[in-house]
Amino acid sequence: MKSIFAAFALVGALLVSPIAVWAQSAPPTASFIVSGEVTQRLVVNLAKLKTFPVASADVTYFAAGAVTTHSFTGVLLWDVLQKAGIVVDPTVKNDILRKTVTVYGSDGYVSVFSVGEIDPFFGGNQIILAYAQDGASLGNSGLAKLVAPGDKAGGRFVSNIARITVRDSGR
Ligand SMILES: Nc1nc2c(c(=O)[nH]1)N[C@H]1C(S)=C(S)[C@@H](COP(=O)(O)O)O[C@H]1N2
Ligand SMILES: [Mo]
Repeated sequence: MKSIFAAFALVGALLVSPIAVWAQSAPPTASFIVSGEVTQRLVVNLAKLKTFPVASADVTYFAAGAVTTHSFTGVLLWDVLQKAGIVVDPTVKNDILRKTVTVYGSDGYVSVFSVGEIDPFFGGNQIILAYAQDGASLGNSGLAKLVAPGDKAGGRFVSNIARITVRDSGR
């Protein structure tokens, strides 16, 4: 019985460990894709990010149990979404409030936002796609890291952004 368990554990480890190693060593991103319910799919690299107005914020937050403060420079997530053009049905009351924005890290880390929380007409949360931290590019954190200035902890600050997808919540 013990040896059967050991055999299963070994096979499991052999299957899972390369995946775990691959996920942790996902190389830093140089661009990300904005797609889903948008009129124009975007491939965003540093040059493209810099075509948007600069947004910056000094943010203090908990990261892994310790308080940390950084000065971030980037662009508003809202501006990038406006460029992509969120598809709304004008016959549906406040259709924009049904939309979600899912931000994917290259390592499989994910955080979901609502368009309502960042739309300047509603929540107006100044969420930033930062390409610089304390005056330097992000290095191993990739091209861009999401920064939600009001957050208490850094969990939503997805780094190494690979993909941003707009979806409808359905009916
Ligand atoms: N891609 C990716 N982004 C991530 C994480 C992660 O595991 N992968 N961890 C999050 C967590 S839990 C925290 S606390 C912050 C840490 O951010 P810091 O590098 O600014 O300290 O990154 C967030 N962003
Ligand atoms: Mo964290």
